[in-house]
Amino acid sequence: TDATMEKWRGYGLGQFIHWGLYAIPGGAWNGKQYNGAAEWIRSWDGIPKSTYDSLNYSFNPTAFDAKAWAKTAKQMGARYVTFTTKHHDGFCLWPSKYTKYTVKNSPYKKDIVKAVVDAYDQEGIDVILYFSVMDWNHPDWRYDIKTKEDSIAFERFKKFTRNQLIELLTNYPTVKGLWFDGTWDKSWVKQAAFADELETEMRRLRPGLIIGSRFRADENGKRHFDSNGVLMGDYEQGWERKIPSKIEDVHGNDWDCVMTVPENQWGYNAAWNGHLKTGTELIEMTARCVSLGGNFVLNFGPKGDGAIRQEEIKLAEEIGDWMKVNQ
Ligand code: JFZ
Repeated sequence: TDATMEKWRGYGLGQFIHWGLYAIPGGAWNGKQYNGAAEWIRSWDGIPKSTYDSLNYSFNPTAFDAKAWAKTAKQMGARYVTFTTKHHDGFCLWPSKYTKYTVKNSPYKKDIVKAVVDAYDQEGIDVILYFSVMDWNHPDWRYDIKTKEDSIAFERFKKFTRNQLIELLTNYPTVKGLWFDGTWDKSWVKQAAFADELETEMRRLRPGLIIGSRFRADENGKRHFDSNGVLMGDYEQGWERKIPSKIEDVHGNDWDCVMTVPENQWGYNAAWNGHLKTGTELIEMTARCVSLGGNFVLNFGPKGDGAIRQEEIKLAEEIGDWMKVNQ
């Protein structure tokens, strides 16, 4: 882990990409625009599972160009990207063998994760894979385990999660690490022994793999420390849309700060509401994070057709102009 973490510490600026089926409605459903995070639209509008899941059949991003994404990241001065392989909706952007709910069974068919990994590798930008454990599509996902049947289902779910993680690490051997999400529910938090085993297995398979602390989030999804106060994982994933104000706040741990341009939108929302951060503000945030020993990771939410929105491209250029003279 030491050599890869040494490199991780030098990244400074990263790019986050939230992309999936939710980019198709883009924050609107039945003519109503939602201010809540667009990637959560299924729960905002109470969309029936089957209706949401059928978005799979309209996934055909004709403007998707991983090389163009990687060029935007390069131009911005990002040294790594964190990419959503599977968000809470459960749709897999790689052809996973363990579920039918993948890009392979969409009109697009091709492996998006592979295209992204290859394109960023070519630009010399390291790749970290975002993975949501919580999976709204999978029949065995449970928010809470109450009955015997729940336990049996969740045992199957653990096997499924393990299989998918091993699959990702095997299929894409150049990725440097994992950024976990959707681990704050009781059902997962109670599986600490399983998480220990799985972590050991992933590290055996991929020595030097970087694992974020949210793999072991507690029920609030916020404290990622064991009972002795030691961080679980290689870096702290708790700085979400907030930046520490002084070095004492990070307790000597490695950390990243993930940030959105609007208030709280990760997936593409056609209507960006409220204050939109300016290039100057984002540059200041980058400088502040780096000076406090962290990495600043700016989120991009490409549109349903795969193109990055113009506003984000412009911000990437502004930040890049500053990075060029300041790195
Ligand atoms: C999660 C997701 O639900 C969201 O859609 C997005 O992917 C974001 C990056 O991560 O949201 C969270 C998770 C944890 C905290 C806050 C929002 N937290 O620890 O404060």
